Amino acid sequence: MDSPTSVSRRDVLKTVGAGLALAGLGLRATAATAVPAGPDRAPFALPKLAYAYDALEPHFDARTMEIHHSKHHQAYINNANAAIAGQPSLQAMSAEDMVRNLGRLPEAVRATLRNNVGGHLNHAFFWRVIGPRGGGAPSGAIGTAIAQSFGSFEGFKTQFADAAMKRFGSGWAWLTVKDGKLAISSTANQDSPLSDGATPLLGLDVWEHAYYLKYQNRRADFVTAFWNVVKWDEVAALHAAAK
Ligand code: MN3
Repeated sequence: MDSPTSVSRRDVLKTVGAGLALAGLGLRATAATAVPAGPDRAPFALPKLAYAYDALEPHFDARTMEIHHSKHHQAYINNANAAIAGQPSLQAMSAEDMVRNLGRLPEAVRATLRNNVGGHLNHAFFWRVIGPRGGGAPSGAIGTAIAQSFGSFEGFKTQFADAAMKRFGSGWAWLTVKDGKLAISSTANQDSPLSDGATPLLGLDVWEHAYYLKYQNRRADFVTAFWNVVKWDEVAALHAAAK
């Protein structure tokens, strides 16, 4: 005969099972939306993360993720929206159009938009290509393309880390595709590969605000930790879409 305790334990197990099933559905929903979103139009808004701030522990700590997303990324958005306020012709441009055509922006706001729309796009991109249960090695077409372009996956990681380490001051390291070819590069400040006609596939924020709370001056340790949170399925989807 069941005691109340065993009944409630069974109910708890059922609830846990349902939760896991829902979590599974959530994961599939995320993977299904891996195709690039449409153009990002004004007023720009902070994209919701697909995971919790502590989901990337211990590699990226929760406090850094929270400040990085809710304060730093939000500040770029606020500055970008303020710069285009009351200017319908600028508001009609997507964020991508702006950084692809910096020379067409009015000089009075060009630097502000380069920094802040660039900052918004770069961060929105970054949140997409990192996540929980990341890491490992890329497979399929992207895995083959990386091995062909950089000798091996290990060779790619070494060259990408080198770009991240050699970026003096603040900026980003990138894996991009341009004219059908994969390339590793870095940009200063919040400059986007889009301004250079390249499509980003993977990016790493090497501003100190991205790692200082946990890693202090140890950028190399942060770059090493990054490989544990890369979502190669997202990179693969971006690669497929760039063709
Ligand atoms: Mn940042």
